[in-house]
Amino acid sequence: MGAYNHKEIERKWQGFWSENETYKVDNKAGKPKYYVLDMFPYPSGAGLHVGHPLGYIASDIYSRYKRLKGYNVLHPMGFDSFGLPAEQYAIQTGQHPAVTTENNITRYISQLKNLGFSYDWSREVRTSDPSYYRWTQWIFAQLFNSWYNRNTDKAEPIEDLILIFEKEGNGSINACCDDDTPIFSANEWRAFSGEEKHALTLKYRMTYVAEATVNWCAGLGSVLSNDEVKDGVSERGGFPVEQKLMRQWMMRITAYAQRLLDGLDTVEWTDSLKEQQRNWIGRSVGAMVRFELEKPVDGKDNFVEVFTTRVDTIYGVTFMVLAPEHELVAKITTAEQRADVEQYIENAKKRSERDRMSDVKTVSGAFTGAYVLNPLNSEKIPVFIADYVLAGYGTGAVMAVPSGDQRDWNFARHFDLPVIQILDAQKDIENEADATKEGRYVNSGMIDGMTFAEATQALISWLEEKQVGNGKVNYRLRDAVFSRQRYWGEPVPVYFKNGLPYLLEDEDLPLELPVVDKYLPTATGEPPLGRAENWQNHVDGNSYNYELSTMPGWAGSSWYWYRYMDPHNTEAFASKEAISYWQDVDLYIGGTEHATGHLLYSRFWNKFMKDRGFVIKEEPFKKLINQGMIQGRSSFVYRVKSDNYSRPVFVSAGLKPAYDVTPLHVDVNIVTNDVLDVEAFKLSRPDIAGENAEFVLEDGKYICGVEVEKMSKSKFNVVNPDDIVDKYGADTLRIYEMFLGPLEQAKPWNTNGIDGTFRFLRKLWRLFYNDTEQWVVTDAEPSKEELKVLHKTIKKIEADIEGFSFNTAVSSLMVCVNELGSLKCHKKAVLSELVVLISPYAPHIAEELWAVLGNQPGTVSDATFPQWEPQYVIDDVFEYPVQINGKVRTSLSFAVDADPKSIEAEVLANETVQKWMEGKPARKVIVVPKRIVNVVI
Ligand code: ANZ
Repeated sequence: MGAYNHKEIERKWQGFWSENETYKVDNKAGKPKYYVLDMFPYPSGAGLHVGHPLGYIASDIYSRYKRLKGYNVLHPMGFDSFGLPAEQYAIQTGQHPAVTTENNITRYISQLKNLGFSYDWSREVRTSDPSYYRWTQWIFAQLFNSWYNRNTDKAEPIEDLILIFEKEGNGSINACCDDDTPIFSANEWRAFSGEEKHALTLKYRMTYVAEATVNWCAGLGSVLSNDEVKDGVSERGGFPVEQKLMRQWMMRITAYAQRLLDGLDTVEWTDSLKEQQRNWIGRSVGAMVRFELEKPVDGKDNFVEVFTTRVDTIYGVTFMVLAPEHELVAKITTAEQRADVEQYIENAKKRSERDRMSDVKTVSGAFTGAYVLNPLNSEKIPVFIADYVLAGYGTGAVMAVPSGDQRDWNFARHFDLPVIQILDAQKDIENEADATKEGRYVNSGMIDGMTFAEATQALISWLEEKQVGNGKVNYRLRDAVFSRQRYWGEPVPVYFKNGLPYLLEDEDLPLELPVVDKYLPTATGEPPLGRAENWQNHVDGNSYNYELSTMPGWAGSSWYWYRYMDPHNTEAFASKEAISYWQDVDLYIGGTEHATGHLLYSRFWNKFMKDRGFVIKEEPFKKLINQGMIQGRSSFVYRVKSDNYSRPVFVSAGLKPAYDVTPLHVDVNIVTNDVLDVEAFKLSRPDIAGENAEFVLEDGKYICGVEVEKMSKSKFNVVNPDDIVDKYGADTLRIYEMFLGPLEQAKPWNTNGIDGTFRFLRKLWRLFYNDTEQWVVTDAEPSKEELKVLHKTIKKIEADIEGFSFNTAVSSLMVCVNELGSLKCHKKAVLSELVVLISPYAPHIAEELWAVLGNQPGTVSDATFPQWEPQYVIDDVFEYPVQINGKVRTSLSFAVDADPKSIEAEVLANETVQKWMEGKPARKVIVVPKRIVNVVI
């Protein structure tokens, strides 16, 4: 073997790994398990850029490390392959999304393999594969067949609920169910028809159909989830999004609100991620209070119920506000106010919930003409409608307290409504929070003189006693909309009979996507599946229509980590044995963009599956790390502004202050160390720099300007890992990406530094082969100094990897190689261990060196991570300056733990010391441990 030929080495070992299935893992290896998971990618048409592998490299290093530490490591990869881009491409080109997806996946796999990841490819999954989505449909079916029992606080089979109905009706059932669920007795239940019974169970099922206000995006022809909408437009494509009431499949995630919160305390995630989830779930502790209507309307609607987190402010209530959509509005509005109210409702429809929530400036509303009575003191309170009150939160009504709430205060000012000061310490609403802690109530009936805590407690007891209210915990979390009006997603395994949904039989799964002529909605506005011909379920000689919407992107990703445990199982989503062996993900690495989408839905499905006994763990992802984004480092050229673009002039960055210029992005791949390859630029961009373009240079070079931006095609700053691998090798790329900075931090990509990393690997090579490429490794015994370098490095690397500090581990490796280089250490005993240490970072070169060292077994991944020995890692000696009468005369080394008495004896016996003492006796010897020795004569 000659020089360090990364191409040859990497090709050779990638071939070896794949032929020998080096990274294939068994579900039982007699070793402890460790599961390292990457958030699986959507295979986009653009392929990977250097930002994508950052997290994959980190997880690969960790997996390889754990394997060397004796664990049986599951480290799989797959594809979240249903999604909008493939569908949009299909709409434009007619190409079936399955074809595009397949091509993209092939490209992804080859790019990933090129980087030397230790994935067990035999476990690859694709969410769009019928053998996979058969199980996504099965999980949907389990949700359909379950209800949430609040007494046991878990999901249970729907048959158990039906048994209770049969025995005692539903009066005492404590379930998560629709608000409009009627109460019935066992006798009534038995008298219902089959269809009536079925319709009633639908009110309890974990997944159900409902009219829901959704984010409708006409441009994409589909409903979007909240996290797919940014600033009122679709995240993909930037199409306008409007609020629309539609019939949708829903998931009763709200049943799990508290458990989703509680679980956060048990996982090792970053505080910021946990905080985002907590905010999304939005737990509020407060009270429900019923305000009687002054003029009763029909039957039971004789009060307005509000949810408040500040029941203590009830004496400060001066008006009431209902959401414009509140069902009472039509009933209570007086004839005189009707026109005003209707006009207001019309206008409110045009604003999205997000706008309504974020807009704190606009004050608008309308008086309904109705009044309610304050339950505490029977004061008459006018009822308004205003869109700052949201229909979907709490009860859709608020008791307004202008002295306590900014929006209520603005509203009161605008409509000239009274403000009642209720706290003595309350000067103005700005310092209301402090006042709450310190102040005592005035003008406040039964709570006069009380503190906040006392008042809250007293009022809730009073309300409960009088049956006009109760303590209540509210969550901002809403049930999740589960329907998408798209083609490229999982079909929902449901058909409709007389308007009611029924599940397909298990043996009829998967319900595969049908063939359609176009990937667009039908002429009547049905989703694309409505185009499929004869696509119906045949039961007992009848044909029934299938559900036409498909599942959302998050369905397939909400359980995929279980499929990797047993990917080829045709009897179950994974066998019981596989699940009890792997249990959960020990380390999960991925981007922060999934904080409130994927990571919340997966936890929800996981808890559900746990309740039903399908899985073991309450939380699926023990530890989670978010890799920081790799930003692009854009390069710019500066075109002098001119009327004559047939002969454009570009000035080098340093010269631009003297000109009036337009900065233009230039492809970073034709820029080296900020110097532009002018010829390549002319050739590649004839649109802006033709043959006769002029370049004003600095020192004979055209220097580009630089800016850090998002890595994206439109900014010409995308760096393709394939190009880097080709030039420097995957090992260099892997080390370089880790070296860029702490894993969790955002950082710009800068190809300029990569040479240094490449040189590091060549230096490593030089410990084995000399300049003339001769093998120089010997069997000589390592010196103490060499062992010290090695063992300190082992200790540091181990601590760094355990702490996920990959960048500092890389620098220690670099220091180690430098030090061994200076010591001219070519000893096998040291180098073998070094190779193992480096192998998680640079697996190809490590395999090669491991093999040429003649090590058995044949792959470094089966080696054992070296053990550092304490004797080599402590700085065991300290060099003491030795003073004679205050002047340093020499220095002597002693063990750091040597006792002062023995130091004193040795110092006095030392020749140099004796020379300076000139035969006089020592009057005193002062030994300051690890500092200094002073001899006084
Ligand atoms: C009286 C009050 C006095 C309130 C005060 C706040 C401060 P969180 O913490 O987010 O749960 N509210 C209730 N339902 C609402 C709705 N549908 N739309 C808009 N606002 C609503 O907020 C609960 C508080 O937000 C409730 O407590 C209610 O106003 C308001 F000094 O009641 B509060």
